[in-house]
Amino acid sequence: MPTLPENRRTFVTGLLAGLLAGIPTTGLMALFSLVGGASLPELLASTIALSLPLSLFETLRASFGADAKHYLYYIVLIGQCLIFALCGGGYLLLLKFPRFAFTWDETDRLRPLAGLLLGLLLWLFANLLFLPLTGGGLFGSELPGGIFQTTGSLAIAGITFGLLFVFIQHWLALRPTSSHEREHITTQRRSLRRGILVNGLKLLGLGALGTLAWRFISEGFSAPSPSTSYQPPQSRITPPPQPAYGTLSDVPGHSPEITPADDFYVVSKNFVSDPSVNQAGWKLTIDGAVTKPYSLTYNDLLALPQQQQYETLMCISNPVGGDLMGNAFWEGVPLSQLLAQAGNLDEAAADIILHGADEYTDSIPLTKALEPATLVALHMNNAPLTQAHGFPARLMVPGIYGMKHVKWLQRIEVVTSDYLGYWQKSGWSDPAPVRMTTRIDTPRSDAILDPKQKLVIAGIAFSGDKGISQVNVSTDDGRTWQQATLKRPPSAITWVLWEVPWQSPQSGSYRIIAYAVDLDGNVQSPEMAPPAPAGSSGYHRVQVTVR
Ligand SMILES: Nc1nc2c(c(=O)[nH]1)N[C@H]1C(S)=C(S)[C@@H](COP(=O)(O)O)O[C@H]1N2
Ligand SMILES: [Mo]
Repeated sequence: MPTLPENRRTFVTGLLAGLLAGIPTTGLMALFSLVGGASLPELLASTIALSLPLSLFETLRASFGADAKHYLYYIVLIGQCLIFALCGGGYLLLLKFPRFAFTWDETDRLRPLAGLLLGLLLWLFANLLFLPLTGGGLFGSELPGGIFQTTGSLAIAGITFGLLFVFIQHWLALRPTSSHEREHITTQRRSLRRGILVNGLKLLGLGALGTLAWRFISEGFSAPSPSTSYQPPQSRITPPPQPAYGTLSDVPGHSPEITPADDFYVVSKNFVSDPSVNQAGWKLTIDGAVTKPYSLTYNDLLALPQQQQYETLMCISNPVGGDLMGNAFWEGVPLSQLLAQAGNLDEAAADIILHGADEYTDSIPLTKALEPATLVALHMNNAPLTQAHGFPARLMVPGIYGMKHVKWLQRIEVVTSDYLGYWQKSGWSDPAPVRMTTRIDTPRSDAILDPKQKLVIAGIAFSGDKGISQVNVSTDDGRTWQQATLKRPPSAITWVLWEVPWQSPQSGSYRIIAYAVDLDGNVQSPEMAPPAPAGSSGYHRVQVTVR
């Protein structure tokens, strides 16, 4: 039987070999996920993201912004390396039992067989336990890649890890000949091991701290913060104000009315790679509770009459003043027309489920699906959709949040009961109507302004499909308000650009606040709400210094 300190040495050797073999293996798996193989870290990260309570999700998002999901992914990658290390330690201890003597050669080195066995164990663990628990199904049967790709890529990862483990164990266990030499090498190796471990951990820690600090410095101070101090006199104006359209002065820093596709915000649930859909093999299927289910190719869809519209998209995760918003010119086929060609809808048809090629789903009520501005869009800003924005086709459904604008659309399914989609399953709003919001684009938070220059306050206001009739701006914490000039929007479902001049303020510190009124006279709610679960609300506030 091995003695205790010997056990510890064996365990540490295994730990180190597991870690050193685990790092390249984890890298390999991350590569696999780019080409459609299974990526356990990505699966685990999305399982974690989905099971986080919404409040925690929001806190993370507020401190790390849209990159939160990438950080989570990196943490899971590091975690996976540590788990590889633990496996290595445990495995090497296990092999010390006499019955596993056959896995060692005469010079105390593992035989390659031991590596293959380790790979097999991990492969079984992944297929029989990990995948089913993270929703991938036994042997990955429920993953987009399917059983073959999943088990295949995991087998390659398992073999790589096992053989690297054996190889590194050899390197760590080089046998010294004389006892003096052994002493010497052991001490040397021990301090070497400790050095590698300690320095590795230090590096990891420093890296994490540095990233945090950098985030804080670059974004923490300018994080948008809604105001609490102001209550508007009324929540609804009757009759609704007539919009005062005028010409704007094109001030630097003001959002362009149309967002170029490359600058358009991108949000997806996918940690590593979004689907890249091959247009030639792609079909759009319309089925479910209809009498004539059918499919269309890309060219079939292009051949149908195209409807054109400007529409602004906003993510439900957008904080007040945030930039998960963009406005573009979309072209596509009205969903109502596609549904009309599917024969008769079941009398009880209630929801339409949109399925994306990334296994993402969401639903809209039938009434919303039949609205004339609900499109299956193929073009954005006069070009085919880019991959990031959902090539070849995505849903556009005005009035509700970006979440419901399903990208990489594959299937449109009519169902007779209410359906909860990907985000709804973890608590996000299902109807998800856009909440009215006003953003101050310029000046930026913490700007230092020169009153001798011409000062202009400018931004955007958006209210889904409700339009904007008025924007009011205050520079004295809500005591007085100035009505902004609005630019006539390109459609009733886009944001509206606005600006007000700021006449020679005294030097001092100012807080700028803005809110909007929609075309029905509803006044934007001052009530602060975080994005979860139904979209953020409150007034955007920007603190500046004039001197
Ligand atoms: N298939 C699919 N569609 C999706 C998503 C996704 O993860 N997968 N994310 C949704 C979310 S949350 C938003 S805000 C919008 C973002 O669209 P954009 O990236 O074109 O701005 O896409 C929506 N459509
Ligand atoms: Mo979103």
